[in-house]
Parts: sequence; C-alpha cells; structure tokens
Amino acid sequence: MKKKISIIGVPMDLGQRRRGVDMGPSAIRYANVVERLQSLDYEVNDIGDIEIGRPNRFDIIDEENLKDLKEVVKANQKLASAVSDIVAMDQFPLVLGGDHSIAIGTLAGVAEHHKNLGVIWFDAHGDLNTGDTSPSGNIHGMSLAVSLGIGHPYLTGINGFAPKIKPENVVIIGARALDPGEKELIKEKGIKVYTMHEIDRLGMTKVMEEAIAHVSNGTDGVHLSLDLDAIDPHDAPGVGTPVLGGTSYRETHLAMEMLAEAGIVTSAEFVEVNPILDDKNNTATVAVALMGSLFGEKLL
Ligand code: 5AB
Ligand code: MN
Ligand code: MN
Ligand code: MN
Repeated sequence: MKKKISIIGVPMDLGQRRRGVDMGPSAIRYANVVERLQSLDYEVNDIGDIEIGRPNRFDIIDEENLKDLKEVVKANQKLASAVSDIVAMDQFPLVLGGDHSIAIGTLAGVAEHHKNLGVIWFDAHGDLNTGDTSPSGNIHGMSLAVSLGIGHPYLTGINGFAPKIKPENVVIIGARALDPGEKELIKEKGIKVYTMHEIDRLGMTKVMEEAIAHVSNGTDGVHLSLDLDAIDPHDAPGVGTPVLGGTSYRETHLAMEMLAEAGIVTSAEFVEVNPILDDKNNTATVAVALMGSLFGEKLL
C-alpha cells in the first residue's frame, strides 16, 4: 500500500534577506500540489503551515554572523516536532518552503527515526557554511553543515541531538557556486558532490545511478532536499539566489523519475520558491511537476 503523504508548509524567509520566499508554500498549493498527488492515488493530508515569528527588524542581532538566529531556531524546532510526528505515524513528510534554512528542522525530525539517513541535496550551492565562513550571515547557506553537526550549537542542537546525518551518506547534485570554506569542508569530510561539470560530462542518467547507489548503501531511509535554484534560472526563475548554468527542466525530471523507480525516498522538501521574483508562478509549477515525477507520474 502507498504511504499517506502529509504536507507541511514552512513560510520561512528569515534564513536569507529577500522577502517573498515566505509565500512559497502558498504558491506551491496554488499550483495544485494536493490535487496532483491525489491524481497519483495517494491519500494526501495538508496539515497547514508552521508559524514563523516576525522579529522586529530593529532587533536583529547578528554579531556571530547568524542573521535572525533565534527565530530560525524556534521555527525549526517546531518543524522538527511536526515532521517527527508524521514519520512516527508511518506517513511520508513532504515539506514546502520557504528558504532552505528549514532543512535543519526537517532533517532533525526525520533523523529522530532514521539513524543512518541518506541525503540527496539538489542545489546550485553547498549550504555548507558556518558563521565563520559565510559571506552573508544567511542561515539558508548553512543548513547542510548544521545537519552534519557543524555550526552554532543552537542550530546543531535542535531536537536535542547532533549530528543528524553523516557526511558519507550525503550527495550534492547541481553545485556551481561553492564558497572557499565550503570547498574545504567538502574535501575534509569527503562529501560526494556532482557539480554541473560532472552532470555535463557524465549525463544525468549516470550521475543519478551513482548517487542512488551512494545514498542507499547501508542507509535506513533517504531524504530528498531540492532547492529550486539547482535548476537553471531559465526554467525556474523564482528563486532568491539564481545561478546560471543549472540543470534543465527535463534533466531534473529524469532525476526525479529515477528516484521514483528506485523507490528509495522516504521524505522530501522543495524549497526556495519565491513567487514575488517569479513570472506567472512558473517556479512553483515546476516544483509541483517535479513532485509528480518523484511520486511516480509517468509520461505514458
Ligand atoms: B541556498 C551563499 N553561499 O552562504 C551564502 O539558496 C549563498 O539555500 C547561499 O542554497 C545560498 O550566502 C543558500 C553565497
Ligand atoms: Mn541554493
Ligand atoms: Mn540551498
Ligand atoms: Mn537560493
């Protein structure tokens, strides 16, 4: 029997500086995510949004180069509990963002139940900064590092344990804008990265075959964290930090189709959709189409 899917929206925009990404969950619902998954014979339960605090802009404390740290921690703790409850009920958590700082809470909740979780991180970026290496102080650029137990203890300690995931269980796909500190961490931890160079060179089919083998090896579940900025801005323009030269619409679908065939994904999040920066809700529409492929939609 197919698992029931529980959708949680996280209207988070405090992990970065461009307003509007808090409307991501609404944009994705407007693009008919529930109907799309129901048409694939899933039982879908939309449990609504996690509440996000609205700090007084004059109170921002970022002396440690961690902007809106306290509100980001609070929201992610709430998200971790909600996600953990869904997994405990043996349902599939599908998290809608919101900026990518929410991966901290999603992974904290999932990792409570999966002690050896594989992670596929689609992104133009590494999200492997800390307060010490970040050029921006934006926590959405730190969420993968935090989940590996690297960063401020308020963040790494969410849900009461750290680390949530192990570097050998992670694969990053689509990277093309890595900061110096991130490159160092990738080497130090031996994290597997398929940059756009490898995707161009090997093709998405080979990349996904290898990535699937890598994250399924000895793991007890696989989380998909898909930052829409992995995709080329031509196909997904509504993101806060677009970078030229990403994966195409079809390549990204192929990746989702291969994940569906492999049947390994146990939780997922689609993040960084910013409809304010978008053209006719294109990016949310792309996100929902990708979810369709991830959950088994076929072309024929
Ligand atoms: B995203 C940058 N590396 O840390 C930083 O969109 C960008 O979640 C981070 O991948 C982008 O500020 C974070 C320059
Ligand atoms: Mn990104
Ligand atoms: Mn990201
Ligand atoms: Mn971004």
